[in-house]
Amino acid sequence: MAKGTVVQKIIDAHYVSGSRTPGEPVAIKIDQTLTQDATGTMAYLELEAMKTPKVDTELSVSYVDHNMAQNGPENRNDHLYLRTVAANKGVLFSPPGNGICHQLHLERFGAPGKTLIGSDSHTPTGGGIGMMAIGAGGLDVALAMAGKAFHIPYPKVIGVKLTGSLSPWCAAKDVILKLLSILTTKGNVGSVVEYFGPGVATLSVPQRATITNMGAELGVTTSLFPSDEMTRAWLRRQNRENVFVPLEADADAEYDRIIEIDLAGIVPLAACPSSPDQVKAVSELAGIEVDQVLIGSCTNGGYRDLAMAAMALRGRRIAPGVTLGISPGSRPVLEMLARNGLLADLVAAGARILEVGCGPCIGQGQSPANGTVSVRTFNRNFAGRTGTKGDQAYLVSPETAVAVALTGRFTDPRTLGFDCPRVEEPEKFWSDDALFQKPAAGTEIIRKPTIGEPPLNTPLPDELAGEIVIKVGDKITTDHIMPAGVHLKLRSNIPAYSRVVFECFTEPGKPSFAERAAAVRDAGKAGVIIGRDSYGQGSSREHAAICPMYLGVKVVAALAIERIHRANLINFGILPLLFADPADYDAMEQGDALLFHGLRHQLAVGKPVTGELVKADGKKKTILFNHPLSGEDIVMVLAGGRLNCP
Ligand code: MIC
Ligand code: SF4
Repeated sequence: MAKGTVVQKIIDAHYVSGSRTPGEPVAIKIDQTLTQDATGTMAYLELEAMKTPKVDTELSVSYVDHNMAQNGPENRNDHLYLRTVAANKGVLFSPPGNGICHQLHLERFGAPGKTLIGSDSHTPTGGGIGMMAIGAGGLDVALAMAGKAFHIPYPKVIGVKLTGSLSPWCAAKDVILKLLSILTTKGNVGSVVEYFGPGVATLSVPQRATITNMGAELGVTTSLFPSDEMTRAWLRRQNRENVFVPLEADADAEYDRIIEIDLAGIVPLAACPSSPDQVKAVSELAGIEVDQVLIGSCTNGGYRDLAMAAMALRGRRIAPGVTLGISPGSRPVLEMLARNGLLADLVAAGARILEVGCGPCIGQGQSPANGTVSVRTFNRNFAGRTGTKGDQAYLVSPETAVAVALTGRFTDPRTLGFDCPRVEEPEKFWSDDALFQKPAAGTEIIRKPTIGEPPLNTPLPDELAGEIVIKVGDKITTDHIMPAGVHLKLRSNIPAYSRVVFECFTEPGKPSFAERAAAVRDAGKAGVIIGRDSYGQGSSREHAAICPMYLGVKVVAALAIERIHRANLINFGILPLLFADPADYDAMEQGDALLFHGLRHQLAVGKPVTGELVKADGKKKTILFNHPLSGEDIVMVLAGGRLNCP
């Protein structure tokens, strides 16, 4: 039961109901919520659909940071809706340009010991200051805003014991890449990572936040550090020492597994295309030619990282032919760099200063040229996420990014021949909370024509005649299911966005997934998706459930389904099933029929669920499925999703 851990203490302090057995559901009270615009528009439409007059949390913040390009009116229409619905419902609004939700929330609102859920998978950034911060689908965040408890499986706790301290040019990013090489991006559902040991005190809050941010890539529920004197000092710099509380695990705390990492043994690392766990030492990649370097995002867009880059680039120039883009994590960070002159060093070295926001991390611009290498300090390098098919994106620390920008090729920063700059964090962080817009009851909600309605599903039928619309392999991410980038502006227009579901698998001249699914739906059958291991990794976007649902998908069957995606499927009335015998995956093909008889009754009486596979030649096979549904989940799936439940 992971006794005496920080996780257990925070859950105990927020316990509402449920079990304390790992894997069993526990409901916890949520203190704070955050949303970002790409998931937030739908979340607030859902909040409205639930007839919630005003949010019931200690603090709810709505950030605009993802959809910033304003190519066409859709983005700004979303911004106007978000600003006015926030004011109306009692939510603080952070306008475009203010900062990436995770960076800004950490700076201005995060608090040790509190619970936070956010409609973005990198919400665990808050774990850097000992907050229990969890990513979730928009509907779950809407429910938390309405004051409802949040359900998680009671977590197993993976204790990561840190010893030693980092060597120059070796970074927090390399620590999380090291952990990703050990734990990989799959198989960690239901766990939380908690850091402890003497190495913790050597890491600053921004370093800790980089580590917990990218913990999302492990697929764990969240990651967190203790709250100690380092946390207190950082909060003091933010003028927020009043929220500090100390939090640490007991000396005899019990972890379900312990991994030891000696920080002194960490070397510069890179995640190779196209998964954050394909980790190699930068020295092994030395010499590979690079066309583009990008520094920033919610993982490495804070003051320390950008100041380090500026100081290392001062008086130097980036290599001819290379482009270097900088996307600052927050307005305070950018303004501090501008005021102390470090911005000038970046500009003089040849950097292109991008807007404060997610930008290229979510494929909003800066797509690389075909066949070229892009090196990024971001957290995801899933195939095609850059906006270029066949992309080769590597994930590195800001230190390595600087070395690559200066040389035009993969270079271990320790070979640069000069010392890694030491960045002194400013005694007082610049901040201007006046740019946040405060709630104002009665504000009229602006709803331009591109703001749709959240679509509703129909109840699950008892006799379900399914047809397999697609069969995919391991580690399918929500970026595969629901591409972002140029399509991001369609997030509040479900019919239009649905046209690009699984777009990356469309073969030239053949019908797309959307066309096939709609044909199955129009023939009165239910669409079925077959996945393999770790289906639904990555982003929290509930559109990866809503759009398939809109196209008539009723069942997703896989070997394993990741936590947030699984919750999103259930919320929108899609039945998630797990193969009881993994070998049955091999028997399935696109176009096969999958029939379920007495399905509602089967779900009501327990597990397993029996289906009948009918091949094109008429051959039949009985397939057994397990399912991860709690009693409440079953009620929801039977009703066709949470919005159909009273
Ligand atoms: C991401 O990094 O993939 C995103 C874009 O921030 C998503 C949210 C979204 O799809 O809007 C996430 O991480 O949840
Ligand atoms: Fe934005 Fe990228 Fe962070 Fe997602 S991972 S919140 S797209 S910066």
